[in-house]
Amino acid sequence: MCSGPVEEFLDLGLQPISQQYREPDDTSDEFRFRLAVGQCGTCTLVQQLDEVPPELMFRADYPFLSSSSSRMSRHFLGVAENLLRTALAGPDPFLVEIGSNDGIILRAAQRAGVRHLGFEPSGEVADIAAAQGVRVRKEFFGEDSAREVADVDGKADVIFAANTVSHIPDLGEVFRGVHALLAPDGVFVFEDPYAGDVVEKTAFDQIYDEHFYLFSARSVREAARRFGFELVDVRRVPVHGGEVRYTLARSGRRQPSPAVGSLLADEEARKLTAPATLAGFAERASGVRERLGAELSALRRSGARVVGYGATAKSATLLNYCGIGPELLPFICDSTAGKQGLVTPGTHIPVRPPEEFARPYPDYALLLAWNHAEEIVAKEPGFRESGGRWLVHVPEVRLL
Ligand code: DWN
Ligand code: SAH
Repeated sequence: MCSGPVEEFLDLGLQPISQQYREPDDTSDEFRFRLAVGQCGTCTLVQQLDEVPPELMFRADYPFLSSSSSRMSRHFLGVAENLLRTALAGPDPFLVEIGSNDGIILRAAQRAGVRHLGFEPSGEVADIAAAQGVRVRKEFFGEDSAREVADVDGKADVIFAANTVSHIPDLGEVFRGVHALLAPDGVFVFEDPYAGDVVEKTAFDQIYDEHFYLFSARSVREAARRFGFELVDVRRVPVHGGEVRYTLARSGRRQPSPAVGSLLADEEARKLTAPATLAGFAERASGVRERLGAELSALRRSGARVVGYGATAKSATLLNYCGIGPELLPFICDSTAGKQGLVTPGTHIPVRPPEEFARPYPDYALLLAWNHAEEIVAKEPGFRESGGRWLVHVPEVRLL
């Protein structure tokens, strides 16, 4: 982003495309890349060292659906209502979303009669949104497409993105696009996994092909500055294991809130960007690999039945890094129809519908969607009643 020197601190090994599920009988070669992570010595931005071409990840059949979690649906409804009450409360407001997926946020704007537009390159998820009356352009957000929209629709009061800005290696393209499309007093609001939480909880599986950057308040402030924007607000958001919502405005247009200074001071105090902190994180990741492997092997030797729950993108990192395949985890239950019947990338573990969880219940379930623990544990009361135990690896390997 700033051309500074990037120092590697973590090597998560050779990894496949995290959401490239395949037919069980497919024996063709799988794409692999080295998932190595480093930090810029100048602007402190944490980033991957190899770039996976975006069109290999965000394809027509990209399977992730934002609406697959009811907690996330409620979260996004709250975000939309908040924006409608505040930054979109003026006359004839216009909301643009980058990475609008199945339209979970924009549906709320559409219901409120608010002008909106989503950028969503993954065709099938974009179609789900369009079928519900959401306006969506099936393409990557960038400077040219942003200009086209500004010419036709005018400038946006809010440009919003959840779990998407961190997915775009070319941040210059994003900021130039925002510059072209945002109204002079508009805000660019985005939320992404927070380096502070990922490091504290040793949630190294939050790093996979799609998650190219791992943001902190400091690195976002530096990136914004380079492109004429200012970080004017931050808020920690308790979803997906810990995120931060960043609000950016054009430089000098808004007074930064005290929350910005406090989060920056907190990052400084805990030495979040110090090389020793990141080295410690890498060491703990390797400890989790050892303990999880040992735990699963011991369970197998004892004759216990263990299955996985939640065929998440992040589980690709965990399973491939820890070398966990169908011999340790014979299948993974997941509610996404587009993943069922296929096998996981790299590790080739079958994905089955959640109904199979109870036929019969296993002794242990590795909760790969640990970020949805509350929702999933509540949805599967019969598992615990049958004596089953949930196994998690964040923040450490333990039974729930
Ligand atoms: O950033 C990203 C986040 C928002 O979503 C993307 N890059 C990709 C994706 O990451 P993920 O796959 O790690 O996200 P989730 O939300 O942890 O995935 C949950 C998975 O678990 C989905 O495949 C659905 C499944 N699930 C389930 O089977 N039963 C989820 C819930 C809540 C359930 O009750
Ligand atoms: N915002 C949703 C989806 C996150 S997954 C949520 O938080 O649940 C990331 C989404 O961003 C995918 O749907 C992907 O297709 C989309 N995406 C990736 N790169 C993009 C880009 N350059 N412009 C617009 N959308 C992009």
